[in-house]
Amino acid sequence: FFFPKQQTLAVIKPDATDEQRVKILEEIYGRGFSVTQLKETVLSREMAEEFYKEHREKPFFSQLVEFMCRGPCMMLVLTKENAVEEWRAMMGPTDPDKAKETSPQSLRARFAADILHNSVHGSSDEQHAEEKISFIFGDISTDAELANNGETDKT
Ligand code: DGI
Repeated sequence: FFFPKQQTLAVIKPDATDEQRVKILEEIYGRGFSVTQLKETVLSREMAEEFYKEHREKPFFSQLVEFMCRGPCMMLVLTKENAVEEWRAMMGPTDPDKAKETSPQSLRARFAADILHNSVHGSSDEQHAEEKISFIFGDISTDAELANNGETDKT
């Protein structure tokens, strides 16, 4: 089997401490992800609203936006076979109480305070990954050839 490389957007959210950021980065590299783009930035309110636009109608939307722009977010494009699913597995469930039960080794089980302040974000599928990566980094990062290091099946 040949699994082509895939990209996902990972975000280390403002609640993560510097110490936690270092641990998260160590684990990302330790699991064999390549970090193909990286920036740390404080999102504007408008950026945060656009980033989470799918949740605009949810009762927690304003809390979520406020939280996401209260401090620096580290944005990473992670490249690996099956990156979307693997990064989601590393994060664990949205709610850290659930994460502690079902995946105690996950980042959210260890670092998240509650369902809102949950340390990390990861794209839910390839299409969202592509959309959010170009929103954060611009269009070049969605180039599939780049993601695959030229290893795409050309037959
Ligand atoms: O993809 P996830 O981050 O695991 O979860 P999601 O896409 O359903 O929700 C996006 C973020 O919105 C999540 O990381 C934290 C916040 N959120 C989700 N559900 C709730 C929530 N915040 C509050 N306060 N209450 C919720 O039920």
